[in-house]
Amino acid sequence: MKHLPVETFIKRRQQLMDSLPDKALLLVPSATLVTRSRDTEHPFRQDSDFWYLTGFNEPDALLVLMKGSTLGEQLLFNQPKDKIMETWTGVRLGQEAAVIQLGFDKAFTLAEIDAQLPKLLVEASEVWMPIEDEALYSRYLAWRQQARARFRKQASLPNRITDLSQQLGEMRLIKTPEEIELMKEAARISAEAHNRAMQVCRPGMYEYQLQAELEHEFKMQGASGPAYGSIVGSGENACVLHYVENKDVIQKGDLVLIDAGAEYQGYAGDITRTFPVSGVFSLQQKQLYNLVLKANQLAISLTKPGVTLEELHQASVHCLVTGLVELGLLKGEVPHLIEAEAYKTFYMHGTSHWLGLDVHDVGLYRQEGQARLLEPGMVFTIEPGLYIAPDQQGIDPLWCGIGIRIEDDVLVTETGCEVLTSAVPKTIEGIEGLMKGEVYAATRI
Ligand SMILES: [Mn+2]
Repeated sequence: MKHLPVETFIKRRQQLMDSLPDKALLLVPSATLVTRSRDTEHPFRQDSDFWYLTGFNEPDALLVLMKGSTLGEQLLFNQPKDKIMETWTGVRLGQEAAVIQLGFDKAFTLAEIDAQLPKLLVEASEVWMPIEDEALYSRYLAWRQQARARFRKQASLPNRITDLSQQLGEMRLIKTPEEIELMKEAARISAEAHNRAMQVCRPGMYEYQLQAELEHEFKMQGASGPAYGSIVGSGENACVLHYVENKDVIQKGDLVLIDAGAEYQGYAGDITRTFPVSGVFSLQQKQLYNLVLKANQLAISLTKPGVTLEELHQASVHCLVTGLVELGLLKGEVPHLIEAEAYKTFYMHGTSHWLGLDVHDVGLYRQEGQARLLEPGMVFTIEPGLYIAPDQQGIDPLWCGIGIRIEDDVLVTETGCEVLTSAVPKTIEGIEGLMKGEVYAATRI
C-alpha cells in the first residue's frame, strides 16, 4: 500500500499559509459520521480538503492554521483518547500522537475548541474557511461573540471572511508527482476491474452481479471501494445517465455500459466502457460505438498544455454530429445542427470534468470569464457518449435503446497527455478479443 509521507501534508499546510497574509486564520473541518439507520452509520469518508491537508482519517476534528500565531501555526483539534469508546468504535489517535505522527505544532481535544478559538480570533487579521459550511459558520459566530465578551477592551476582531474552498481548489487542481502515482494506482485498479467485468459477463446475469465483480476487484486490490455509485446499465438502461439501481437481467444481444472507478488513498478512478453482452457487436452497435470512440480518441489527441476543456468538448461535439449526419440520425448541415444544439437529444452531457480526491474534482473551469488553459499536472476525464432513447421518434427503431459512453482519465504532461486508463481495451477488436479470452496489451491512446 502506498502512503504519502507526513512531510507532504506539513508542506501543503505551509504552502497554503504562505499563499495568504500573516495572521490569517484558516479553519478546515473534518467530515462527521452520518446516521444510516437508528444507531448504525454510513461508512466514514473523510472530507477531501481536510484529508489533503492532514492525511488524518478520523471524524469530528478541526484543522486550524495561522501563520505567526503565538499558540502555534499548525494546530489540530481532535477526539480524545477514551478507552471505553475505543473498545466500541476503534482506536483514536489522540493528541500526543497527532503531534508526532501528523506533524502538528500542537493538538487539543475537542472540548478545548471553545476556549482556544476566541483567543486565536483576537489575534487574527482575517479568516479563511469553507463559507458554505453552515455548521462551522454558526460555531464561528459563537467564538466571535465569546471573544468580544472575554476580551472586551483589546478585541479588534477580523472583519473579513474569505472562501477557503476556492484557494484549496486551485492547489488541489495541479497534481504533484506523488499524487499522480496514487492516481495511476486508482486508474490501474479501476481498469483491471473493468477487464474482469468484460471477461465474466454472460447473458442472464444480473447487473448487480457485474457490479459485485467490479467492487470485489476494487477491494481485493487495496482500494477502499468505489469512488462513486457504480453504474451498470444493460440495454436501454444505458440511456439513463446516472442509473445506479443495477437491478435488471443482462440480455443477449444488448450492450452493457459500466461507469465505475476505485478510490485509492482518497483518489478517484473514473472509467466508462461499453461492451456487447454476447462478446460481439452488432452492426448498429458497431457503427455508433466507433463514432463515440473516434470522438474519445480525437479529444485525447488534442490534449496538451494551452488548450481548454471547452475546445475538447467542441471537437467531440463536431465529430459526433458529423458522424450522426452520416448515419442518418441527424439531418441538416453540421454547423447549423451544432448551433441549434440539435445533438443534445443524443449527447446531453459535458465531455470532461476534473478528477482527483473528488470524482468531480475541485478547481475553477473558467477564470475571468474565459475557459482556463490546461497545464501540466491537471487530471481530467474524456467521456463522449451517445444515447438513443428507446422511444426516440423519427429514426429507424434499430438504433433505439442503445447507449454508449467511453471514458478515460488523462494527465496533462509538458508535451501532451498521458492516458491513465489504457489498461482496459476500448477498440472493438480489443474488447471482442478480451471477451474471447485473449490477453490484452495496453496501447498509448
Ligand atoms: Mn466521469
